[in-house]
Formats: sequence, structure tokens, C-alpha cells
Amino acid sequence: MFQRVLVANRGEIALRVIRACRDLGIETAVVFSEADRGAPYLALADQAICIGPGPAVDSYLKIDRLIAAAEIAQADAIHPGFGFLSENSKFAHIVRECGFEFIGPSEQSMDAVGNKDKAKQLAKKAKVPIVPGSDGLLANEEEAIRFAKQVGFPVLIKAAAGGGGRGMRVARDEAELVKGFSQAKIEAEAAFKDGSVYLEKYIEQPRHIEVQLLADKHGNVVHLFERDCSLQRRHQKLVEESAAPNLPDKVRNAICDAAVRMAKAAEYYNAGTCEFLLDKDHNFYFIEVNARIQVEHPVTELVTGIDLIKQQIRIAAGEELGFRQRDIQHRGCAIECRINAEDPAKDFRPSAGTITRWQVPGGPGVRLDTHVVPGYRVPPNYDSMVAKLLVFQPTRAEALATMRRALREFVVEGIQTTIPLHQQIFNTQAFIEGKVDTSFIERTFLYPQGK
Ligand code: MV4
Repeated sequence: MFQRVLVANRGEIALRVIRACRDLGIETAVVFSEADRGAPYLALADQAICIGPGPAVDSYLKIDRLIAAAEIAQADAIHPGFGFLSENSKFAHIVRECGFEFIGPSEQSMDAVGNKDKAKQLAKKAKVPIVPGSDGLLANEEEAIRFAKQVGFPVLIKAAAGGGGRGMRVARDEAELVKGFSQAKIEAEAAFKDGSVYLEKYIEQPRHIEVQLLADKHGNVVHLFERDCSLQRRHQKLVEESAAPNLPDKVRNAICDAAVRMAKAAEYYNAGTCEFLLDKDHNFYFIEVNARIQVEHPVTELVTGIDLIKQQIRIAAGEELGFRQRDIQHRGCAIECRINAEDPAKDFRPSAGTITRWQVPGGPGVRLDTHVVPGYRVPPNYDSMVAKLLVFQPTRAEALATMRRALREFVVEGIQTTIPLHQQIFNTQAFIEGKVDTSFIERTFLYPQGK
């Protein structure tokens, strides 16, 4: 096992990794930028190393400085957390070349699943359903029209180099397709310096279902069931839960099995997530693999009792998984609310500043993952997430009640947060009934008169 881990991240996830290491008896060195200097979570590591100025490009994204920090700390391994360099295969490669273990997948599988086209080919090979569409890139608009007629309108034009919902455009008929095709190419060229586009059947108001995976370096792969992450706003998740509500067991098992096949096809190891779209008829389609630990991983920890960060570290150290698929039980219902320093009344504008009051919820069934303490100053440089509020109860109805109670207990002053939005969500009938899809938030709160 490792003796010392370098935590190459900040905020809540840095603290989460520091805690897992402490539980495992592993020492930690955590990096920080000048904007995070003095942040209270840094004191919970054994060592904190400044790696540069506030802007992430000059600190958390600077590979040479992270390697230098690992050398100074004499770390055995580097945990990248999420965001920043966590899915950068070049970083993983350099980390390993420099003699440290990268706590994540191999560079090869990161590259395989990181490329959308390659990932789709892998899915096909593994008999994992993919959205019907053009096999590869579209050469011209005639080809686009041919594929659109084949799969049927509406279709979605996607930029090959896009991601996270960037560079997507719906076309409902041939005229929209012709117009959309050239515009999508121009936009993709401008945004990604790569104008290649492909086409898929457009799945209307899908649910976003993802499957948590763990795989060791010895070929053992297990799933830890699904999370429903349909509640999003502009591709930023707001609420995640497990089990996915109103999902028949048969569909659920089929999705989880497909995710395992995908991981095996990619010779994947460490923690990962396989994402799917689920349509109204419960057809599911692979969309992408996230080759990292995700923000919402605690949802799965609560329903399975498995500490995913500990598992990541053990896997990276070469250990075999200590359990098989049949040993993993899903119990109860867990729900997470992302509490962001944003002002829902001002189009979710980031709300940086000093948190003057921070009174946190607790009690039975509540978990709060946060690096924030009263008096903490939210720096303007980074992601605005300040806490993840989770509840865990035997049934979804009880989990909803506990979340309402916890949101009520949570008092934050000095900055604006997404807490009031969450309170509205948990009092909305469709959500209470588990009738969720990826357009729920926009439909319910932003354009209530819309389609
Ligand atoms: C789609 C889709 C409908 N049809 N593909 C958005 C992010 C990217 N990873 C995939 N995305 C979508 N792809 C087809 N063929 C709808 C979305 C989508 C979405 C997906 C997951 C979660 C939230 C979403 C919100 C809007 C659109």
C-alpha cells in the first residue's frame, strides 16, 4: 500500500480524498493555489504545498508543478480528484513516467473512452446499445440527409470534439438539417478548431442514468448500480439519486450489465461511470464513459456501503477487489443536492465572497460533504460548488422528507446559494412522483410556459 498520496485538487474533493487516506493510514500532501491559501481543509492533510497563482491554468492545471510537488512530498501516488486534470491521459502518462502511481484508469482506456467515436465503436463491439446514427463523421449535407432519413427525424447534430452538451443542434426536418449542418460545422470549427460533426437520432426528453463501476487491475469488474442524474440545468447536475425512481428491475439490470460489458471492452480499471440516455419506452443508449471519480459518488456509497475513494486507492495499489458482484447489495434511497454559491435569481451567476453564517444540517440520514466552515471565503476562480447535501433513508418518500428537513436546517449568509431552488424542487409534485427527465428544470422553473 502507498505510504503517501499527493492530492492534486482542491475544495470538497481534496478533503474527501484526505479523509479516505487518513482512514487507510496513508499520509497526504495536498496542493493549493494562492487563492486557496489558508483554506481550513488544507490543515487536515499532513502537508500542503503551494503550486502557483489563483487561475487554475497557472496552478491546478500545471502538470510540471504537480509533479514537482509530488517529488517534494516524496509521494507514491497522485489522486487527481474530479475536474482539472482528472481525465487527462497525458497527465496520467507523465505521472507514471515520473515514477508515481496515477490513481485512476490506464492512459490507454482513458484515450479509448475519451474519444466519442472510439467509445461508440467499443460499445458496439460489447453489444452495448448506442443511439442510432451516422457511423462516424459526416462528409457533407447529402450524407447527413441520407442518415437522417434512415434513422428518422428529429435528429441531433453533434460536434465530434464537443462534450458536456456543447456543440449540439436539433433538426426536426430536412430544411433544419441543411441549415443546422453548416452552422454546426462553423460553430465546431470556431469552438474546438475541429469542424467534424456526426448525427444521431434525437431522443426527446430522455432521463440521464449512469452506472457506477469498479474494476481492478486483475480483470474483475463490478457495477454498484445506477444513479438518476436527470435534474440538470445547462448540463450542470443539481440533484442525483439512487435507486433511479420508476425504473423496472429488468431495465435496471440490463443497463448495469451493459455498463460492465463496456468496462470490460475498454479493459478499464479503477472507478468509472458509464452514462446512458433512457427514453420514454425504457430503451437505453450508451452516451459516454467518465474515466474519473464523480461529484455524485457519495450517493452510491450510501446505498452500497462501499467507500469508493478507498477502493480507488486500493485498486491503484494493485489490490484485487475484495468483493464480487453478488456481494454488493443496494439498500434504500440516497439523494444528493449540489449546493452551489450561485444566485438562482440572477441566472445562476456565481456568488463568490465571505460566508458569514454557515449553520449545517445533521441528524439521522444526513451526510454533508463540504470544505466550508463559517467565515470561509469562496474564491472567484473555481467551480461554485460549496457543499453536497445527501440524505439516506429506507424509502424514497422518507428520503424526500429528510431532504426537506435538512434544506430547512441549512442556513447560509454572505453569499447566495442554490438552496432555495432545491427547496422548490423537493416541493414539486412531478419530482415527488419521480417523473423526471433532463428537461425538468428548464420546464418547471425557467420557462414554465415553454414546450
Ligand atoms: C443526446 C440527447 C438526445 N439525443 N443525444 C448532452 C450531453 C451529452 N453528454 C449528451 N447529451 C445529450 N445527448 C441524443 N441522441 C440529449 C442530451 C442531453 C442531455 C443528456 C444527459 C443529461 C442531460 C442532458 C440535457 C440535455 C440534452
